Amino acid sequence: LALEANLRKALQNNELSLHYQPQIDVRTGRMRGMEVLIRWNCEALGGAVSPVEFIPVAEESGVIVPLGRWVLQTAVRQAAAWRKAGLMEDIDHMAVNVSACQTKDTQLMYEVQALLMETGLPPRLLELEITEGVLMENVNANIALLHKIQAAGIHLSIDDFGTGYSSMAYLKRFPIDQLKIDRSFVNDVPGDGAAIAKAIIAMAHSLNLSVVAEGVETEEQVAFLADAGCDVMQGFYFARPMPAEELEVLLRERR
Ligand code: G
Ligand code: G
Ligand code: NA
Ligand code: MN
Repeated sequence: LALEANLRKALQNNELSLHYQPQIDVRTGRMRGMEVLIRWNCEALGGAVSPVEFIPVAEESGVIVPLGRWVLQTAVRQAAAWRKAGLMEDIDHMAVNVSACQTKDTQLMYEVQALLMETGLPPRLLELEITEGVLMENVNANIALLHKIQAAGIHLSIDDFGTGYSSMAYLKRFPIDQLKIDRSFVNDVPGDGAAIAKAIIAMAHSLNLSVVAEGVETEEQVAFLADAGCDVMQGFYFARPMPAEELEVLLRERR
C-alpha cells in the first residue's frame, strides 16, 4: 500500500527515469538498438525500487496508464532528439516495453501515433515489446492490436519468449518482427538452455523473424549464440542499462 501511494506521486515528484540498454548486432558487433527500461528512485522509500516490484502494483492500481504514457512519451522524444542530432543513422529501433493493461487500452494506438506525428520520429524506429504471456491472455484481441501496430509501421517484438504457451500456429498468425529468447534460457547456456535457445532460433528463422538473446553475461554465451545464428544480443556482458547521457556517449563514439 505504501508502494502504491508513493507510486502515484512518483510522476509529479520526478522520481521516474528511463535507462537504455544497448542491443548488439551479432554479425557486426555494433550497437543496433536499445531497450528502454524504467527506473524509480523513491525518496520516501529510501532509494531505488525495482520495476519487478512496482510494475505489477502499477498494473493493479491503474497507475500504469499515466506511467506507461510517460514512458512512451519520454522514450519517443529521446529517440527523436537523437535522430535530429544525427545519432540514430544506423540504429534499427528503440524498444519500449508495453504492459498488459496498455494492450487493453484502446487509446494506446492513437497516443503512439500522435507522438510519432508530434516528434517526426519514423515509426520504424519504434519497437514495442509485448511479453508472450500478455499476448496469449487474449489472443484474438491482441492479434487485432498487433495488426494496427504493424499497419502503423511500428515494429513488434515478443518478450520473454519460451516462458509462455504460444504454439507455432499462433506465431504464424501474429504479425511480429522478432522474438526475444527469455533470459532464463540464455542463463542456462551451457546447459539445457542451449538446446532451447537453438530451437527458438530455428523456429524464428523459419518464420522469417529475427531473434534477440537477452541476459547475455559470458563470453561462452556470446560464442554459442553467434554459432547458433542468433541475430542480436543484449546483456551485462556488453553493457548495463544506463542513463540517456551515457547511452548518448556510446552513440557519438560509434559514428
Ligand atoms: O530493468 P529491469 O530488469 O529492472 O526490469 C525488470 C522488469 O520490468 C522487466 O520484466 C522489464 O520488462 C520490466 N520493465 C522495465 N521497464 C518497463 C516499462 O517501461 N514498462 C513495462 N511495462 N515494463 C518494464
Ligand atoms: O523482461 P525484460 O526482458 O524487459 O527484462 C529486462 C531486464 O533484464 C532489465 O531489467 C535489465 O536490467 C535486465 N537485464 C539486462 N541484461 C541482463 C543480464 O545480462 N543479466 C541479468 N541478470 N539481467 C539483465
Ligand atoms: Na523487455
Ligand atoms: Mn525479457
